[in-house]
Amino acid sequence: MTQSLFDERLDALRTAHEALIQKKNSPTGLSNGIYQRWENPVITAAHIPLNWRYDFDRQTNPFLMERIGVNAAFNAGAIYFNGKYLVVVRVEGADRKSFFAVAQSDDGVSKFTFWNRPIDMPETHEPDTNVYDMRLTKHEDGYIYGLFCTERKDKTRMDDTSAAVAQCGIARTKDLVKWERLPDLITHSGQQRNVVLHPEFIDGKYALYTRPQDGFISVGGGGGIGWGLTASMENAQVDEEKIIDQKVYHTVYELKNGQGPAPLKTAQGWLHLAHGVRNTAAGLRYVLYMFMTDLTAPWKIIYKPGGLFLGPEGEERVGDVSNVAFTNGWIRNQHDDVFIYYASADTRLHVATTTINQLVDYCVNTPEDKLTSAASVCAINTLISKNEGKL
Ligand code: M1P
Repeated sequence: MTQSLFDERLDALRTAHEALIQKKNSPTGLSNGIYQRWENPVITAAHIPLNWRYDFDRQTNPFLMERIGVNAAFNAGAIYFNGKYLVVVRVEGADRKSFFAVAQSDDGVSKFTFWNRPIDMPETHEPDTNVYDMRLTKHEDGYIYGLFCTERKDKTRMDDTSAAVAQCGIARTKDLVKWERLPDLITHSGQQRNVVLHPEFIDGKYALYTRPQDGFISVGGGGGIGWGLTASMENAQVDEEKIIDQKVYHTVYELKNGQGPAPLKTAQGWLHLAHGVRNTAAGLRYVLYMFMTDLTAPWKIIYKPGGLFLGPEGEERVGDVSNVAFTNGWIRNQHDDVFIYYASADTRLHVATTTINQLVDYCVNTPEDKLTSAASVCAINTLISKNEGKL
């Protein structure tokens, strides 16, 4: 490539990247009154900085090829930090390895830009093969904790190349730049994913939402969102896991479920966002649902609206793992606005905005899933009667 063609291509790449980062975002049409979706994904693989992917040296990269490809940027932890909306994105390389990288925005819905470098996450004595889906918790002990899935080869099943073990990795930080890696969580379950730290001490202990599972993909006979306590995060160990939100037949969380981000405290109780999975002829379908737990006993569900809160729609339905909506991050700002960062199809990250009041109203006043078709019709008839002034 001649010098001028090289320069032209570099210029085109930089212009396209800058245009993408600076793109405005707008609310989609009429919302459901519960939350507002936004037109554009807030992060995609194309948002990853060019200097992480391209060698700009004409001698060593004469064709200006992308040297290190990025496949997807999705499931992000989130935190409001120093007046900025920060997401800790799961970036998945072309080599299928995920890692974490922080991106920030002034308004929470647009112009997310990545910090200079990905997070340099320290390893334990047993290196991770893959790390993903960080949940951030600003704990009352003063640290920001990042709990994530660490995946390693199942060495007891070397004959099966896809046999893996998922566990909960733990790290903490004060600035999201320098991370202190702590030993992985110990539980009595074979595997763990979707583990989340509760922001407050419970009886002087750290409290964790867990998701015990028998196998790497399948939760097996157990599953559900669990709850357990640990005296320390430096050697976190949950001896007793009790299931607080179970899988249920013929619901959106029939096959498996998992806590999303850390819950948000309100006067009426803790707001929880979670994902539920059902099986279909077209494969697994992941949607989001909500529930609320008691203020002083966050393991007790006090409200649980029926059905899905948010499911993949339109283009969101298609991607590397189609028909998936997943979340592990939300932000509440100083005005009690809530920014829900959800990913679609394990490919890209979106935002939906709402408020604490709307979410509480949704949880308190949406009819529960009474688990039969007849009960669902009954709920509709009750609403019709109310609208006719008959109740
Ligand atoms: O592919 C969908 C999701 O699958 C897993 O979630 P769960 O453990 O509930 O099945 C996770 O690997 C998640 O990253 C992924 O989005």
